[in-house]
Amino acid sequence: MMFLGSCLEGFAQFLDLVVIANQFAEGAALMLDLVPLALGILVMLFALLECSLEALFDLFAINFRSRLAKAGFLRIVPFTMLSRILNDSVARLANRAMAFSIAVALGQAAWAAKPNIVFILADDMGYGDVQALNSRSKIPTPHLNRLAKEGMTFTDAHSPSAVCTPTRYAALTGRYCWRSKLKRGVLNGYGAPLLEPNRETVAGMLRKNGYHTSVVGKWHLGLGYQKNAGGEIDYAKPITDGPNQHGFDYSFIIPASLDFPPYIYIKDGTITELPTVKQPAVRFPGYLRSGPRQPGLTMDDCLDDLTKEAGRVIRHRAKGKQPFFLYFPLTAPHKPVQPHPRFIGKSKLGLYGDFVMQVDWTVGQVMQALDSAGVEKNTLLIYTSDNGSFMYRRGADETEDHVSDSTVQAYNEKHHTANGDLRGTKADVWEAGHRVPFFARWPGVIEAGSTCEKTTAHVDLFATCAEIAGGTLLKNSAEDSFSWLPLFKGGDWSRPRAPVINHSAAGMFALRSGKWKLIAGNGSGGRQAPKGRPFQKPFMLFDLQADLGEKNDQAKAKPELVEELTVKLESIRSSGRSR
Ligand SMILES: [Ca+2]
Repeated sequence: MMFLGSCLEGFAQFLDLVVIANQFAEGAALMLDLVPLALGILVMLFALLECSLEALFDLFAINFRSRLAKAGFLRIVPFTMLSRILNDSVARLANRAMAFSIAVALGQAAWAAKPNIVFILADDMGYGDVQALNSRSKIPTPHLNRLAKEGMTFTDAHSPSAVCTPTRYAALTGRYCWRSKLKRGVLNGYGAPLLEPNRETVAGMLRKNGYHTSVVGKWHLGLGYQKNAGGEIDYAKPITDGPNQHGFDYSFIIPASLDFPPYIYIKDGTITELPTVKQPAVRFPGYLRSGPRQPGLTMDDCLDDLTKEAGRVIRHRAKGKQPFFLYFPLTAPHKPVQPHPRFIGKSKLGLYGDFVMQVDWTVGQVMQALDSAGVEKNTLLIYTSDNGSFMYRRGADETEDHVSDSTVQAYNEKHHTANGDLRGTKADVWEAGHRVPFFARWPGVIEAGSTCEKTTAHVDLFATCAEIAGGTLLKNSAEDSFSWLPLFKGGDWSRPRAPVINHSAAGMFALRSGKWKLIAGNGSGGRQAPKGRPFQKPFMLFDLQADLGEKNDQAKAKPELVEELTVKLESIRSSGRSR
């Protein structure tokens, strides 16, 4: 009897443990309610496992019963009752435990497979500003050079427009901005929201696919300010239309370029401080328009403020398991050309050169944040610019330039070529307007030190992120976007890419088809003479493989090709989509 007693006591303790374990499993399962992805998998797995585990433990109970019978326990214990309790408890425990572990494993695997994505968009950095792309440049860019060394350099990457706002629209929506209501130029700091209410953004798409999404930096896509009875902006009231209404979970922005008032920081729609300072206008290089400014926003510190915030977001998001997307549009080296004092004089190439150094340092800070947060290996880091540099190029015999006088917005070409050997400047349909630095690093996926010569455009960001995140491209979104992912892996487009369309500040179009570039107009469409007019004939045709500087117009020699490419351009413009 003593033996039977200790058996029953031991068995009771075992059942207690089963109950405790069950409660733990239930608690653990409950925790999963906090995680939508795991919950979905859990519900699915419960349905699938219920039947199979019941069958499995029926078998287990039979085996257990036969063992008990062999030990003679059948004679002294009401077996049916015990085996039932045992069977039910163990089955429930195992059911929950297995579902829990499988759900966690699947959830973690799904997240682990999705890299974080950090997209840095410099403002007005030219192709020739980075030493990795321009060996003659004397401006030190060690961090960008390192990025090139650790990732892939795109040598024929284009901002979808030669100016700020339309490039941002296209990068975020995967759709050329000239398809929107903005047909030329940019918004100012008071501009109405440009992103249509139902337009899916890359952030919204990523959020739908499990990402946390943030933007830190220059927005420049219009904001919904609230106004008082007198029709003036009420800075005490939150923004009604901004990044948080277009797919971003978190936002810390300035409204537009740093030369446009109002000079304010906006955090998740709230203007962080009333703009009580009256900022007077300033001439180049510290170029500013007059308007209200927050006391806490100073031009010297703005890029540092944004960099600190971007670093904070990276460190904070890296602590969790959820993959994150950080869109980090910089304010530099755009005007005001006002680097932080610690960079002044460092480049020996004037304030612009110093400012490029600060941009490079900023990229280094992002890389350091990724590294110290331990997410460097599982992060796709892209660095590019929203258009070319505004610094004009002067001949070698010109004595005055930005080095001798910082108020001159031009470099003697012996000193520096901000846009490399490309023709034109920011705002132009010429290559200098939109062929920009582009580096992508993703350890384990992108080969270090590799180069891609395919013609691409920032409009491709959307399809790339969708493919990476496992999202689908809806018919009415990302109409002009093609995924870079196969290019990252060293291959070709998964399907032929439609010709990239270039667009100038004044609305001049160009189309790239292989080595050929058709300009549908008779000038730059921007700032460099001859400016010409959109669709004004004769059109121009350049062979960029043989003539990257766009010096030899071949339109007269190849009228059939001009006609063919013109038809192609019209088809892309009128069809509302190119993918
Ligand atoms: Ca820009």
